[in-house]
Amino acid sequence: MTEIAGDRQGQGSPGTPATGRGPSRGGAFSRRDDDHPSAGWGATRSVGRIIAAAREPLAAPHAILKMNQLKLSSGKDGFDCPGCAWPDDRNGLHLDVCENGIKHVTWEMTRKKVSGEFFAEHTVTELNAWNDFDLENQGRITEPLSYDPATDRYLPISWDDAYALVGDALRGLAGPHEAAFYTSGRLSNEATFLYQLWVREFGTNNMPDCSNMCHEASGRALTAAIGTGKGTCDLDDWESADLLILMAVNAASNAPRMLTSLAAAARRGAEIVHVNPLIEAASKRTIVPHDFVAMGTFRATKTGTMNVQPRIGGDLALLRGLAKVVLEQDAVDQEFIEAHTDAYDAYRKLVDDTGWDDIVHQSGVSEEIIRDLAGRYIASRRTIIAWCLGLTQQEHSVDTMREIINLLLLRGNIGRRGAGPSPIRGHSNVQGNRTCGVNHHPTEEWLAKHDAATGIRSPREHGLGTVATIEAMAAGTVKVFVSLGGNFALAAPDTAATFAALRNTDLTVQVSTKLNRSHLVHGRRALILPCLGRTEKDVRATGEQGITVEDSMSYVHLSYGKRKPASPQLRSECAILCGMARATLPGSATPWELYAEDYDRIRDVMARALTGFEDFNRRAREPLGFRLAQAARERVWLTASGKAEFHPSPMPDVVPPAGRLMLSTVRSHDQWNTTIYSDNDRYRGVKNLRTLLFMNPEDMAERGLREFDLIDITSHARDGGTRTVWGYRAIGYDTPRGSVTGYMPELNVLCALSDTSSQSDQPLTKHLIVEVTAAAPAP
Ligand SMILES: Nc1nc2c(c(=O)[nH]1)N[C@H]1C(S)=C(S)[C@@H](COP(=O)(O)OP(=O)(O)OC[C@H]3O[C@@H](n4cnc5c(=O)[nH]c(N)nc54)[C@H](O)[C@@H]3O)O[C@H]1N2
Ligand SMILES: Nc1nc2c(c(=O)[nH]1)N[C@H]1C(S)=C(S)[C@@H](COP(=O)(O)OP(=O)(O)OC[C@H]3O[C@@H](n4cnc5c(=O)[nH]c(N)nc54)[C@H](O)[C@@H]3O)O[C@H]1N2
Ligand SMILES: [Mo]
Repeated sequence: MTEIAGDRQGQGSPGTPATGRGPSRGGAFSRRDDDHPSAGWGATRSVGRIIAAAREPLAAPHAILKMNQLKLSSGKDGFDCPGCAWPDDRNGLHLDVCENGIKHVTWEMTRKKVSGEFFAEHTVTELNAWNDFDLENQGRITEPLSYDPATDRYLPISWDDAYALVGDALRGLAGPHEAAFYTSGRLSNEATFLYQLWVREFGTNNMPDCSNMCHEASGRALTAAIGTGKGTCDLDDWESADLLILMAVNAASNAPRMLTSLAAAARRGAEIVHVNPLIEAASKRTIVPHDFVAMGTFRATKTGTMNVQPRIGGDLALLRGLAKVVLEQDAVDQEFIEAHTDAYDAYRKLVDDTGWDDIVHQSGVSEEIIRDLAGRYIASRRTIIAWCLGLTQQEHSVDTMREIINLLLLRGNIGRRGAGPSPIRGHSNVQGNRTCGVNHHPTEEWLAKHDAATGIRSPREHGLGTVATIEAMAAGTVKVFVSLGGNFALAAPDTAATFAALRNTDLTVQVSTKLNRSHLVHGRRALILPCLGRTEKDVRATGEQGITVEDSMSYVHLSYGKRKPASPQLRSECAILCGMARATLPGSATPWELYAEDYDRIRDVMARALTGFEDFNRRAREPLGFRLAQAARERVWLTASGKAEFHPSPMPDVVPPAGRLMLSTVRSHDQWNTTIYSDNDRYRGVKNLRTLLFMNPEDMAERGLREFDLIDITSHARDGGTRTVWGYRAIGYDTPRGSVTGYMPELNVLCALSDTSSQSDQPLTKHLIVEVTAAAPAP
């Protein structure tokens, strides 16, 4: 594969330092060991720079005061921070904000604008050579745009014409399965519900979702093990646990408000164990994000009591080792196991049969450390195990999460206060998207209730997920691609294949706030439909509208935008969906126009269609919203056996072959998925460099590499192919041998479509086999 000139597929070229997708155009870079507390003054300075850059010095602080401030009576006083899915402070008293939430909101509120005039000056071919930071940095898109192949430009189009174009294209297909409908996880519950209703009434379940890429594996494991696909904990549990095991998350960057909970846990003497191949900032000390007094006095709180560094993919073996010690010491909750679980004996036998040598080799953790951690687990009366992407984006992710449940079940740590599994979700409403119906393999039970409430007949055949959608676009069997938010071109694996697949479609439709790569890598026809952001006032025929979201811990609450929209031409996601739906389904009995006018009407039908949403409009208006019931929390197990299921998963071989390394792709501190704010990664001590690879110093020495040496990274895919990025830089880092880490989305170039988990059907973006060599010279 070679880079198409100017197309920014991102492989770089031999002998040349790669530049990545951030703002950097080269120049001096550095790395130092950073041991400052997370959050605190560094965060404050960083926020100051971001606010200044967005030219929003006055408006931003005002909006930030409204963020996550759920008012106790009407709920009309604030908007939900779109920065992450960590729950709000349930006291409703604190101003619970964080550096990255502020950056995120400010990025949306920029005064810069992209209109038809901008596109009159730049062809799509020209823009394709720009870097991704520059694209988003143009500001908010202000009017609907349609691609004109004759001039290679986007031209303004009226909303009605845009809807008609979508409707005509969809009705012109040979069948509904020739279209796919992607969701990024910021979509509100109401918009999600309308989206899936449109798609299912049209006749397909082709709904690939960014939530697949984050937590498909968690959903599958939890459903199989405890009967419901969500965690069982809430913040109250986090406040009462005496042991928190945090696996595979970079909390200080990606869920910073968690630091508040960690600091509180440390203060009350709880054990906080971080399990991660990297020692991330949250495992050290923090200055609680909103704790201005501590910031003034530089008083930092500990947020970790133990670090365990498995090899990438080594977690299942580590968890198995913990279970082994629990069983050896007979430290099980026999009563709970008998009353509530199934398949214990098979699991027990499997653990007994697993030898320590294998456990140590596969986990990359010594028996001594595993025994130490097991001792803490046995000493704890209330344990929470939380996890994020470092566990979900691997081949055996589902088995790994099932091992978490096995370990919790052994000591009755599910369904009581202060204990349980607690997946950390990503996008601010990714959990709500799933609850409200974005699911390419819905159950019959779900569809039956939905159809009875909506009066439609949903298709029963399962639809396409992310990877299958890319394959279908490449094969020409999916011809229309609709995207509600997100940046599919970069978020998806195998950048070159995904670009080619998108370009092979007849129509791509992007409902977006800001310009990104997915607008430029498009179908033969293409639409950009600009929508309101979460911070903006949404006024419809019946007045100001609120939307709801569901956080990581299953709380649903209302959110009201506060700001004047970036342009009078913007429409809400709900309104855009209703417009596209009516144009697609002219004879539909669904009252699309009424839904678009008043979101209470959407909530009324959701109350009938979705379990747990009874009396939705009233409960959403309660002071802090409401918690969706979670049966497993009450020890009601909705599994076939009616019990919580132990699962004897075989221990996989995760040790990379000789000479090769296991690559995991992660976010830096200064990015939001495909949006990159700067080329710095403060907590990891990096300045002005994204095209890097964190390596164990011995792995570097073995390859004759010194700090900052230019390297090439080649992945070896299951399809037998190789993919290379040229001109990265090696950086020595405290991580186990054989494990290397670099940044997404740049490194998606290395993830072949064939590198998909057989357990979760998701790309193996944290499980890539690579070879690292000193950079080849320029040809
Ligand atoms: N500021 C900010 N906030 C965000 C996002 C953002 O981009 N920026 N993205 C949002 C989204 S959509 C999501 S899904 C979440 C993502 O939140 P995270 O899961 O924190 O995301 P990553 O940056 O991918 O980091 C993965 C972590 O897992 C570790 N890891 C990698 N492999 C392994 C392994 O095999 N075992 C273990 N134990 N650990 C491993 C990595 O070292 C890293 O610390 O954050 C959300 N919040
Ligand atoms: N290699 C690798 N790849 C990964 C991952 C990884 O860890 N490694 N992580 C995966 C994960 S967990 C995720 S969630 C995906 C992220 O995938 P996506 O959700 O597809 O990507 P984002 O970067 O979050 O999308 C950013 C765009 O969303 C649009 N946007 C922002 N706000 C709004 C809004 O309010 N409404 C609408 N309609 N649009 C808006 C803007 O145009 C912005 O450019 O990436 C996945 N890809
Ligand atoms: Mo995510």
